[in-house]
Amino acid sequence: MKVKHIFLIFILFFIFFSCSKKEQPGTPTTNPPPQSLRKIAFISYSNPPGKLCLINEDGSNLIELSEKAESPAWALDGNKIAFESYKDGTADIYVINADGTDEKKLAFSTTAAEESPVWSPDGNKIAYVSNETGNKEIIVMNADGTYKTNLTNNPATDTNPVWSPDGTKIMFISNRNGYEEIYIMNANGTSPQALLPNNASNMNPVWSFNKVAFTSNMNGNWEIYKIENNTQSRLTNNNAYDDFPQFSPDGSKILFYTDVDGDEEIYVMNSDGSDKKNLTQYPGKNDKWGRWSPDGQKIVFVSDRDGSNEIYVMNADGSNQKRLTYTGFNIDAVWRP
Ligand SMILES: [Ca+2]
Ligand SMILES: [Ca+2]
Ligand SMILES: [Ca+2]
Ligand SMILES: [Ca+2]
Repeated sequence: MKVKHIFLIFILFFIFFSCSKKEQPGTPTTNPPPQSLRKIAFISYSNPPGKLCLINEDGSNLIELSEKAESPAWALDGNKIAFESYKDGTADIYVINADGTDEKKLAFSTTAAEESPVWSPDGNKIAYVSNETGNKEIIVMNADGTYKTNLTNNPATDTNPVWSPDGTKIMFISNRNGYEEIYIMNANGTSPQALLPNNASNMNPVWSFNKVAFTSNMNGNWEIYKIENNTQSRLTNNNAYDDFPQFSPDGSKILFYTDVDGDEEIYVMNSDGSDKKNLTQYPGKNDKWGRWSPDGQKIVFVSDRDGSNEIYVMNADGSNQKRLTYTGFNIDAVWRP
């Protein structure tokens, strides 16, 4: 009896000591809330076609936001998605809240296509492409659809607007001098200038800090290039198709896809082109269109390894490749910022 009593005191003392030890000054006593799952927007060509969908990064909670949609673009605060939809015939620009409420048609014409919306970094404006004048122009409007301004005003084809990280400039592709060259203009449309003209076709430009990466066939086949401090460097050098460069959030790495191994794989390299690594390593099937999660820890991509195009997520080192979608033909997967 006495031994039992001493033992109980010992246990109580131990529990008291353990608890008091945890309550050091300045130490949080409650656990942080579990980090919520990141969301990914994508376009699904199941029935009806072109559904704008959202899914969690673990494949849970798939919801449909809109129909006949393409080109989803998140506002940087993660609360709204701009997209183009052809539900009224021709493509028009819409915005919807990420919870599916308050869908609004902001830029529309029954005779023209309004497409490729992109948000300014501060979320106040949306640039997009319209052919209402008879050729493609870059238009900018306020995020509520007011004050539309034609920024390019050029009879050539002007497409693919990309905001500079500070929002003061817009990069775009124009064939005004015969080739699809990269141009940069002020965000109000003044002073458009070719970035480094190369008399070739250029596409998919992206902008990170003071660096621009893009795809070009200036050396005979499609390669990834970078321009930094007005100096161009060639980052890939092979006879295969290399495309869709994507800077990591810190700008230190570039994701792209290439069929250098015979079928498409997602590769990562340092932003100077060194240390290329095949991340997907799935021979015989096409893995492409990789995009970094906002924290750079994960990559979303599209693969046909299980039949038709499905959305997958992997760790940034290529490990833990996980299939998220199971129906339809799915593309345009974009992380919520
Ligand atoms: Ca239209
Ligand atoms: Ca034009
Ligand atoms: Ca190549
Ligand atoms: Ca592959």
